[in-house]
Amino acid sequence: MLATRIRQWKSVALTTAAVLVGLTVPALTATPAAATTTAYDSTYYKNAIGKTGTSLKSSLHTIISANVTKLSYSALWDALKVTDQDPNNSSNVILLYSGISRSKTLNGGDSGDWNREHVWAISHGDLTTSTGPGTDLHHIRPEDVAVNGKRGNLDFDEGGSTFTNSGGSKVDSDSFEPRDAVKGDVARMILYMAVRYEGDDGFANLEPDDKVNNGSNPYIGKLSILKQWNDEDPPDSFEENRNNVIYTTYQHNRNPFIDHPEWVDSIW
Ligand SMILES: [Ca+2]
Ligand SMILES: [Ca+2]
Repeated sequence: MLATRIRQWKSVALTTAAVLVGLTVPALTATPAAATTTAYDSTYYKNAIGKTGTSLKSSLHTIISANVTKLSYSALWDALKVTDQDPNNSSNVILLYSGISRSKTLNGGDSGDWNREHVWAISHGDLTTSTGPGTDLHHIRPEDVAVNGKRGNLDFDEGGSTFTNSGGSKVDSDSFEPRDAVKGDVARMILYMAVRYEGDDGFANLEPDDKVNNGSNPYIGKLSILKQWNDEDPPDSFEENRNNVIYTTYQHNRNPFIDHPEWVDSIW
């Protein structure tokens, strides 16, 4: 948390300084991502510490794939009611793209319900809803049924228009842009999936690329934008709590990029 606060102070200081001297603040003011915790470095991440690039990716793949408890698709409903609980209202969950707090009991498929959004779109690599990548809690979030439909299987990029219940998220013909508060969350979920699934478990080798219109290929873009979002929106307490709950209660693996966002730039 201290590192996050220091980054925020630095960002404010830089912005203030730029305003004082009459400069236009450039679009990219985010400081590079830094570790949010080192609590697991001598235990969970022991074999990854000190590595970089493909060696780091390979080590993290082994770590986050070991001794995982896999959830069924139906078990996700109850899990999401815990991982995505509104910190200010224990009867509700927070919808990822909308930012709306909605009753846990409104899970379902009707208008006004929330359902299970696959941030790594299920058609990109044919994840299916069989137990596996299509039921991995790390990238599945509550979302309004209609907003989930708006996102569909689009790749991520900047640009587009807001829509009903978008919460500031935008869509255009070939991409989806999450609201600012969850841009980094989305980036870290996508990149977790790329490290977790390497094609050695009967499912596709998922990877980011720098394109949109990836269709059914096992890729999601745009990598350059996801890297930018990782810097602009560092992990907050909601995202960190979610990672901890998945680790301790459900899957028993962690998203390394929530603990060490700087590993994104080391690998990609
Ligand atoms: Ca965030
Ligand atoms: Ca992969």
